[in-house]
Amino acid sequence: MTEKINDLLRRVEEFKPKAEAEIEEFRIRILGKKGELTALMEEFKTVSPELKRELGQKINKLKSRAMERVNELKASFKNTPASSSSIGDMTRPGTNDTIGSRHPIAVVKNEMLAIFERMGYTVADGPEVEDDWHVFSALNFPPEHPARDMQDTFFIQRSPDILLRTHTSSIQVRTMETHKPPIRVVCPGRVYRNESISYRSHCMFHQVEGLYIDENVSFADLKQSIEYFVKEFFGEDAVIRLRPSYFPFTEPSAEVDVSCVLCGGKGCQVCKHTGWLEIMGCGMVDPNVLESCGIDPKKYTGFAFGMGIERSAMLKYGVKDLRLFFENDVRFLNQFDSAL
Ligand code: 2U9
Repeated sequence: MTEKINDLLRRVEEFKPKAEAEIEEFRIRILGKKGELTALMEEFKTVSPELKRELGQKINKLKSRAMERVNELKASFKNTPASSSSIGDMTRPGTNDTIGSRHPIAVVKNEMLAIFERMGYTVADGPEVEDDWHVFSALNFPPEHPARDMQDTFFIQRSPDILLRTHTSSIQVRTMETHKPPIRVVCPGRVYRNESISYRSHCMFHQVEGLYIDENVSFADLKQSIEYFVKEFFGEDAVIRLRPSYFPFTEPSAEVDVSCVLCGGKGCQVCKHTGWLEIMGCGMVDPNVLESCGIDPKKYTGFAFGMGIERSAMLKYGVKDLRLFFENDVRFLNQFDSAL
C-alpha cells in the first residue's frame, strides 16, 4: 500500500496539463467518488491496526497535496492571459481597429473653404442663436418680410428678438461691425429654417457664405471670383451662367447655375433636361446694408454670395436624399473620407 501511495503522490507532482480542462478530468480521476484516492481509502480500512497510524498520515498528506495541486494548476491557467494552446494560429491576419471617417458635409465644407482661402479669404465664425438685428434688420429685411414669420424662422422663448439664424449672413454683419475694409471673409455654419423634412429640404442645413468689401469692387470681380471657385470645385470644364434674382441684402442680385456635373450640359434627369444646376445666390451688397453696419457706401462697394453645402455635396457625390446626411448611418458615412 505504501508503494501505491508513493506512486500516486509522484503522479500528482508530475502532472502537467496542456489545457485547463485536463485539470478537472485529473481531479475526478484522483479525488472523485470513484477515484484512485477513494479506492485507496477503502483499502486502508483493511490494513492491520499497527500500520493504520503511519499509512493514515500518508494518505491524509496525499489527499491534501492532491487538492492543493489541483488548485495551484487552476490558478496558473487563470493568470496566463493566453496559454500556448489558446494562442491559436499566430500567422493569421490581425483585426483592424474601426476608426471613424470625416462627415461628407465637413469634407465638402473644408474643400470649399480651402478654395476661398487660396483666393485670400479668411474664415469667420458666429453664434447660431442670434438676434433680429444681425439676421434681418441689418440686412435690409423690411419689418413685414415673410422670412421673419414664425412659419419660416425658429424663435427662442417666444421672444421675437432671439432666434436661430436662418443664414450665416449674420456672421458677415458682425464682421463689418467690427472690422474696417478691406474685408474678405467666408462664413461656414449651420442654419435653421422652419421647413418640413423631405428628400430635398430639412429644418437644419449648412451654408458657406462670402463677403468682399473694398474700394472699387465690381460685379465683374464677383463673376470672376465665382467662376474661379466653380472650376476649382466642380472641375475645369464647368461653366457658369447668372440669372437675375432678388434678395433684400444685395442689389443687383443673381442666381448662379453651373453646367450639369453629370451630363456636362447635354441634359439628363439630374438637371431636369435643362443642362444647368442652380448652386448659389450672389449680388452686390446693398448700400443700406453697408450703412447699417457702419461702412461708408460712398467710399466702399462689395459683393456677397451664399450656397448650401448639402446641395453641392449631393451633386458632387450623387446623393439623392438629403436626409442621409443627418441620419448618421455608418454604412453611408464610411463611404466618405478625406485628408481635408
Ligand atoms: C451681407 C450682405 C450680403 C449673402 C448672399 C445669397 C445671395 C443666397 C442662398 C443660397 C442657397 C442661401 O443656402 S441658400 O438657401 N443664398 O442666395 N446669399 S447673396 O449676401 C450677403 C450676406 C451678408 C452682410
